[in-house]
Amino acid sequence: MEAQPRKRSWAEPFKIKMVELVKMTSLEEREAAIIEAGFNTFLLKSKDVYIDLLTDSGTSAMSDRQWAGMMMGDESYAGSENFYHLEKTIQDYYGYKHVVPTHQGRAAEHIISQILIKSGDVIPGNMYFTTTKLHQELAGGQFADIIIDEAHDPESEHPFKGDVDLNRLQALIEKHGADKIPYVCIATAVNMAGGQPISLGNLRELRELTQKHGIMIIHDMTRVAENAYFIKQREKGYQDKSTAEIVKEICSLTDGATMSAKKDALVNIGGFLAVNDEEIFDKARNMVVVYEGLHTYGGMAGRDMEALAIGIKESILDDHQRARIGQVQYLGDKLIAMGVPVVRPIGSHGVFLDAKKFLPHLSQDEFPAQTLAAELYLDSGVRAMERGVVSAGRNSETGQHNYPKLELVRLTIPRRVYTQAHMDVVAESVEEVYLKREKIRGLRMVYEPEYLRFFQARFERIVG
Ligand code: PM9
Repeated sequence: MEAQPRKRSWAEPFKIKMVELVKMTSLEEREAAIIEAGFNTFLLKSKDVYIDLLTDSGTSAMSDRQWAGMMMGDESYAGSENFYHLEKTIQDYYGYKHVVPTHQGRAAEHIISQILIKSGDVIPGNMYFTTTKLHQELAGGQFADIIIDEAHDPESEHPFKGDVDLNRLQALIEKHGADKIPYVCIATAVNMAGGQPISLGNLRELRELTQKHGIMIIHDMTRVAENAYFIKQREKGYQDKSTAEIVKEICSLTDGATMSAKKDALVNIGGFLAVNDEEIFDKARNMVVVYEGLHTYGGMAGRDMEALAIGIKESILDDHQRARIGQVQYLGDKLIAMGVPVVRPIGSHGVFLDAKKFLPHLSQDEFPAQTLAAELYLDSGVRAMERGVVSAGRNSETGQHNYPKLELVRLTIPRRVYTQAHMDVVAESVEEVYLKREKIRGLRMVYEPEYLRFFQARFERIVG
């Protein structure tokens, strides 16, 4: 019998130089805090949180080199050195020709939506993202989901649940006509599906189909390097390619990108729009001065652009991704071993609890994922994020809730911040809540803002 290779661990490729102290809270303190926050983890004060898994957005730890870069900030109003370093880094590592810096991802989404979308247009995408879809709608467009069906099934083990169903796109083109589809929006490491990757094989086929109809592909590259690492692990023919090479290949199959640099790219703030087309670039460069700032800073300080240029170079290193994806997988494997229902396979930036299966006695009108996130906080001070019916918002025509198939709680892991022991504490807390799940009651929404309601909505416990 052939010997199996011995399992080797994924330990972090860094050592810790500075720490931030966090407070442990009592159950009474947490009960008071969650009531004050209207059972919305976005409204908790961070001082009341022990392990913060709300998001991986802007929460990663920067390296000593990035901090050193901050000291090299050139804060000139125009023509900052750091902008040119950032621009060259984006050109070298991602391959896009033109760069417009923005303060974060949604600002880039705003600009590209306003430039490319006309009223009545349809924008197909591999699952919606909250801010992306809203900007498409505000520009007069309508989002159409073309992700494969497996992405909506938490139990499907499909290795590339971010793939596009090309037949679905073909049907949309036939129904609306290619001139009503300004671009297809493709996310790498699809957030709302559980951080699931798209394969290069699928992206190549998509490229062929869209090119045939003169439709562009705009890439939401927020977590492109994490997607690339999954391709390296799972897609035939890519095992010997580096994450960096795969990132560049992904970008080469698209016409432009919006980036929230607060995730993959390891900075606390920042983003950009990158495009290859000269005319679109010209419009974007003009628009950025209206909404963000001059085109050589676009809402970022010089020091932030420097930290971002360095962060991009660190994000595409194989060793970084091995530990990053390894840590998320570690938490996922623990929860699976405990029998907790989670989205499979474990994704890029967090473990997603399946709240429909966790709390089957609650209907979606009782907000199971919102409830579960609040219960988890109550148990241990671990803060997670709802990604279910609250995040999905309302149908703009009927005014009814959108009821997504996936009703999830995201345990999002910031990069380079928490240890394996933190992951153990999180898993034990989830297990504790799982053991008492039958006693958990749902929530009622008592305040609902008009846009992106998940950020600010308030809830009360259903009693009686
Ligand atoms: N994502 C997240 O926690 C930030 C808060 S929720 C809106 O996952 C993608 C795929 C994202 C994303 C933000 C944005 C917007 C665009 N695309 O937050 O504006 O995950 O930088 O980016 C969050 P900004």
